[in-house]
Amino acid sequence: NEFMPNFLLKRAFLTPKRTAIYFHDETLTFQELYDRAYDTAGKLQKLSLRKDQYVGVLLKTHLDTVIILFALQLLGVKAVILNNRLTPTELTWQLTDSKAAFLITETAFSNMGLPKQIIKEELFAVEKEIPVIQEEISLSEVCTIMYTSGTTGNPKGVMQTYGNHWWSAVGSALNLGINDHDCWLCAVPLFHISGYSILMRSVIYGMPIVLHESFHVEKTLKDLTEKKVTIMSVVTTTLTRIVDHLKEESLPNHFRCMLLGGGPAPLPLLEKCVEKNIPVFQSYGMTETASQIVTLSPEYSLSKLGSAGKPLFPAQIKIELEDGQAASKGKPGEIVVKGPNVTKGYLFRPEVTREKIHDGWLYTGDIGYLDDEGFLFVLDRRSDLIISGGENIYPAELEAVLLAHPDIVDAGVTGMEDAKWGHVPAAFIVKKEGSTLSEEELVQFCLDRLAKYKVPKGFYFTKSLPRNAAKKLLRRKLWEWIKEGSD
Ligand code: S0N
Ligand code: AMP
Ligand code: MG
Ligand code: MG
Ligand code: MG
Repeated sequence: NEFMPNFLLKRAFLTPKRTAIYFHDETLTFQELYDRAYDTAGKLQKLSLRKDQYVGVLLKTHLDTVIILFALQLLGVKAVILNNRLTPTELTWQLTDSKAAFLITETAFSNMGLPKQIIKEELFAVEKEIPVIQEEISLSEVCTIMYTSGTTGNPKGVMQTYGNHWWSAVGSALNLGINDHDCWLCAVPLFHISGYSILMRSVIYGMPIVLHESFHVEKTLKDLTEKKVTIMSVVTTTLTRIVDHLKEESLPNHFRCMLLGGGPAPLPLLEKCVEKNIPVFQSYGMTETASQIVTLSPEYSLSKLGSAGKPLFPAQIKIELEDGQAASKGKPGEIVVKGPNVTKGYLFRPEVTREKIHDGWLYTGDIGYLDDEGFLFVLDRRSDLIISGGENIYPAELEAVLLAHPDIVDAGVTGMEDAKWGHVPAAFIVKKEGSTLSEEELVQFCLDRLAKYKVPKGFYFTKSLPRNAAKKLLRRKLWEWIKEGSD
């Protein structure tokens, strides 16, 4: 049977008086959270939102956002959750691609010319009607859509079902355990699965969360103590800021887990955490797996330092060689994952879905190996992906933008190491004969079309780019090419 009660409805029924969320000076119990989501559902229904529609959500991280996201679950509306660092062009693309019936946004984003807007401030002023609540949900039904890019440069919507979220939360609990006093700090964006999955764990476990509008190291350390936070989700960049900030003091005793995900974890950082007694649980996961699918459990955090761990209880992984054979232990190949937390595919893209998922096995494009005991080590990332501060940057997407410039005949993008962000993009450009195009002009050209974090931090002009016989760009040769003066 694939039906379950609506998650928040059930939680408010089971433990109405428990704290659900702390946000600044406000505290809401699960009953209060339900009541506010219910009211908001009534207002959204008044504005013609209906079950099964796809509706864009472009909001900052805020208590209101949590309420709206749960209101959408109550109505059975599928939330297309948008990264609020994107430009109007990028946002419009995703709204069109998902056939969004509306866009729920706020004043701060309302002058970007986006279609079918419902402004949050106006929404809350609407007279409500009695909403039709989905008291029961189907585990195979889509709950959320989050976009991610790939080799082609065009982002695709990852369908995350209620079942994906459920099993992700259960898989996490079976590894980390659930303690009576658990409290999870969310200082990662709600538009990523890193943040949204914390909301789902909260209602499924009956656990309070502390919500921060953005990551702030002092505020984090203050709340770890004052709000008695026990678990926090971090990416390498934010964990680095925490570690660098801690001088002599240590984290409070009740704190038990930094769940580290979203990209590679440099060994020196992990070692510093060991030194400073910061409990880090490294993980491997992605939008397509509704958060972590492989996590290092606490008893191995030292002996397997650097490993992403073993697949969570409900999940399986294997390593495949290019010829489709299973790799032997210790041998690198493509990481392939399966489990009830894995997406059923990409929105309106059955052909891509068929290409990436075979018999429930998702081909991640990431490279890694399993050691003798079955621990995963991730070696390299898919599609020349660059991860900057936990945000993904796909070279193909940037190259397409650069190539659209009339003065550019060829362009290649690759990552460079960066102390602050881990990696940042660098662009290698072949200009048209006689063009006077400058780096400043190029930066502006990119800023108009790409989120700021995607804009290359370095531009290198060259006479040609390294390509193989089939004319395929060799991105990993770009640095050598420049250094050897191959132009
Ligand atoms: C690192 C963060 C916090 C940086 O944001 P900050 O400091 O608030 O910056 P702003 O004030 O917004 O902007 C200041 C300047 O910095 C630029 N900028 C901001 N972010 C970046 C960036 N990432 N890269 C490069 N530049 C950036 C701004 O443009 C601005 O520039 P100027 O001053 O020039 O205008 C922030 O980026 C952040 O929150 N990052 C984390 C995002 C994240 O959560 N990623 C994970 C995505 N992956 C997943 O969700 C799947 C894995 C997963 O589920 C998971 C991941 C982590 C932990 C747990 C899990 C799990 O499994 O549950
Ligand atoms: P996203 O869907 O934005 O979270 O991106 C997921 C991608 O981040 C994965 O496919 C990997 O390429 C990368 N990634 C996630 N976890 C790790 C890890 N532990 N080590 C290296 N790369 C990772
Ligand atoms: Mg992306
Ligand atoms: Mg900030
Ligand atoms: Mg990422």
